[in-house]
Amino acid sequence: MKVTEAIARELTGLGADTVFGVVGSGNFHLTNALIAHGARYVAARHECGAASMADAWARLAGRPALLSLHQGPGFTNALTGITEAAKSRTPLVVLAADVSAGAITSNFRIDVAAIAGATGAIAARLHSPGFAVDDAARAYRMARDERRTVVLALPLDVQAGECSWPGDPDPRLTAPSPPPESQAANLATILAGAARPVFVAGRGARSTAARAALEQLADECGALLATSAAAKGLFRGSPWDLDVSGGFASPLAAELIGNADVLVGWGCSLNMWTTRHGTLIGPRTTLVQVDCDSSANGRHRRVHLGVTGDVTLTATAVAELLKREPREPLPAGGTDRGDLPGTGYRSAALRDRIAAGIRWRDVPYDDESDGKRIDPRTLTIALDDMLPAERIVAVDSGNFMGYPSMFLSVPDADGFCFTQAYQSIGLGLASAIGSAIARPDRLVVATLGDGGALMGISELETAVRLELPMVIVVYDDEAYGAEVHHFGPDAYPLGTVRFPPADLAAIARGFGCDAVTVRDTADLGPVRDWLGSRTGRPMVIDAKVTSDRGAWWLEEAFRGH
Ligand SMILES: Cc1ncc(C[n+]2csc(CCOP(=O)(O)OP(=O)(O)O)c2C)c(N)n1
Repeated sequence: MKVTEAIARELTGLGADTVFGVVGSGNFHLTNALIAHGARYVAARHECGAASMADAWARLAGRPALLSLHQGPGFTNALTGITEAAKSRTPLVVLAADVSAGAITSNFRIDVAAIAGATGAIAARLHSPGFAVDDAARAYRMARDERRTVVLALPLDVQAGECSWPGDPDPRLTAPSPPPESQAANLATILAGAARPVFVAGRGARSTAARAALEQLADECGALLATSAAAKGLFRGSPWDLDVSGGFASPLAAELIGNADVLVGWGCSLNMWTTRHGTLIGPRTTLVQVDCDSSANGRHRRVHLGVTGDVTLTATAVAELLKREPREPLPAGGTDRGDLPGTGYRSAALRDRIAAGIRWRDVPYDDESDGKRIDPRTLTIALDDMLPAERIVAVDSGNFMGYPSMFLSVPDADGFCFTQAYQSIGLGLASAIGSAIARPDRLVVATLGDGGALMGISELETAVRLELPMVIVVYDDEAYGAEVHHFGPDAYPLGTVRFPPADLAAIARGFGCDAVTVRDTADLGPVRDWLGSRTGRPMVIDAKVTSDRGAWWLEEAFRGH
């Protein structure tokens, strides 16, 4: 059997069913073999777009996507998207064609393993025709079971070789690890003594099983529930949901998180974004981190207790232990626990406060729209009212990105696709496309700055070709706004980061999209009509937004540079 045929059979046998890519001579046969074995192939227009589509798809599907690339420039074009995936621990197998070992003078020759390793991905390789099937299976299992991005180099001479078929693969998953008993017991003791516990769930807790286990444990100890931006939506519907912790936290969420006496990060790195550079963590707060990867615990912040274990298994084990723990008596003089004594942070009064004021859109603001340009907050609140609740919000990077993240609600953790681990602009549109392919039942809302939109615009053709039901919102300030607001206050010249107006609606229509230019909420009529008719064409909203001031959270971002 040809090696390409055997690898395709092995990968699809292990469960791979969706491949994104751009095809050249080096990945032509393997891509066709994957299709022949039942995989869906999605052709992107730029390898970086293909990588971001695969990244988003895998985040929502919860299992590895495949990314098929031509050797040399096909691989290097994809690097920004691959780096985002690697930093996000996205399960992704990059099928990177490579020159034959002896092709010393080939134009396409680069050091694939060195480049892959430098991005944070795992470098793997087909070593010979005899080992190729095992090499491919190992790459897939590592991506799936350890949630890693693996770059599998596929030398052309090995691809063209012959091998024997070793028999169908075993697609079973490696079982997740429970926490050591002593660590679970320590966490139970800490929670039993907590007066105001808060849980912050991150990317490693993005599953319905983890949500259920965390809610059960939170009920047991009276914890409030928050997430990192990467897991936004996880606790939607809970009366104790504070939404996102960090720069996007609403004033009430920041106050409640800041007053926690015990804060537990679940599958969450507790990085500078989630903690506002640590300012959301009180000086006497006991900090705990639970992660299946022991090296993640304490990496960003010093923690009092690190628990190494799967989030769901740990929360379940700790809840069981907590049921048996002796509880601390309530402090004399009472607390703000109101009419629910013994329930940690929770009270009827607090539940009402959360219901009335946890959302950003409930916080009053001065609308700066002037008829020529629309205030991005006003625009986003209008869209929040207009768009169906069953949605996925995908966010590019830039000054604008707080508006969709803070003012658009999402139905659950699958409703938010946040590709910010590498802080690249230009990935948002492609990640929205990958999301739409993973979840055709939902309306995808791509939210972009004009800079990011123009950087990734080649994938508009992909969205049109695939007839994806997407709304693409461009917060158009005719500038690299983040840089304008970074350097503007110090009176630096800004000619390098400002641009003349561009008619993005006309450009989008040229690609085959429906489109509208919005300067006022009254201009949103065509969006309402589009939602009613669903033409099969993506709807692009070129929103000419006010930009006198930077988004307030951006200041936080600059502190991290
Ligand atoms: C690939 C890449 N190039 C450059 C940057 C630096 N950068 C950060 S934000 C930004 C401006 C983004 O402009 P736009 O997409 O219009 O969004 P805005 O900031 O105006 O809201 C730039 C250039 C980056 N993060 N990534």
